[in-house]
Amino acid sequence: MATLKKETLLEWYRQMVLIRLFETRCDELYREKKITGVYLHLYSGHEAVGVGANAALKPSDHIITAYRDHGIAIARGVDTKPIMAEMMGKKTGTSGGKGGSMHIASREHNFWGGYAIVGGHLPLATGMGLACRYNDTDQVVISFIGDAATNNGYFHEALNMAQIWDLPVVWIIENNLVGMGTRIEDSSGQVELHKRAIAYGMKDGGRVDGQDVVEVHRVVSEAVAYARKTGPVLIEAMTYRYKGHGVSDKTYDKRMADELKEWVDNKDPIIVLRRTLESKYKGIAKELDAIDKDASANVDEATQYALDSAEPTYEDLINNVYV
Ligand SMILES: Cc1ncc(C[n+]2csc(CCOP(=O)(O)OP(=O)(O)O)c2C)c(N)n1
Repeated sequence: MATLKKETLLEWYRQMVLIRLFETRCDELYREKKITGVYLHLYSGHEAVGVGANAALKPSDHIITAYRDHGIAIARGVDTKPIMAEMMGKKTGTSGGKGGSMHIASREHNFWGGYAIVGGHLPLATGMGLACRYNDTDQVVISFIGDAATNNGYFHEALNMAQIWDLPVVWIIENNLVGMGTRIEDSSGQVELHKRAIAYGMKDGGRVDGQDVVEVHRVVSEAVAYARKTGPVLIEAMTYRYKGHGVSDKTYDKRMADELKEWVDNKDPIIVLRRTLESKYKGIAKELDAIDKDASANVDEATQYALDSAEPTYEDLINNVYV
């Protein structure tokens, strides 16, 4: 913490606020039927994991994740305008409107998406790691993993192979305690998920407080340095999902009301960083408020841009599609 510059902390604060406001708007737009598609999975509550982890990477490194992907794309620096356009299925979207919420990707940012099949991206992360080692590129891959995806066969295959070949992959489990509505203790014999590293002979990067962006950055930075030189690392970031599994899940908030309140009131990643900044730098509140205002304007502009953008044409829709 002592070595981190004020500008760095403010940038992390900016990214987390932008993600929160962007997704809150997406939630509203989905209900207004401006964003359509079967699902919309919000990252609200997880922001410090995506922001802290991305900050440990160079732009030339790679990120891949599952369907809770918008927040991580924003942390990676993808502009909110094409992300919002993608959410609305517009031609100006990151994938020309053909991917939607679960498939945000940007080659320019080495942000590879956005996968809907639980655990389906994990072998891809191993493949990306293999390409980095094979071509001797010095790049690292971060692969985010939902806690429930650790019980999927892909997890075993992908982590085992990454270890055998000493691939430069940092596996980050975002443990938000539930997979859809199933509690982790009902789905996993070993609930300390980072310990699964032991089964593969992999470096156990331990458990980190996923609500503290500074801690996430510290732990992931160490893992990235290790992965670049030596081989894979498995980290477990403890976090919490503020909304239902997806927008159509209306049961979650009622069932978990007390637990949710505890996380929102006492462990919110934006409030945690704001408090740290306010105690470290007197009079910083005005700067933070200005960041909040800018983020709100950014989301307004992205929304308008997406609403004003054209729909894809028939030719756009049939282009770049495997048949
Ligand atoms: C192979 C497969 N099985 C089941 C599903 C249905 N499904 C979608 S999300 C999900 C839960 C995944 O939870 P987790 O990996 O913990 O991620 P989180 O939603 O908590 O971010 C399930 C079972 C799917 N998409 N793919």
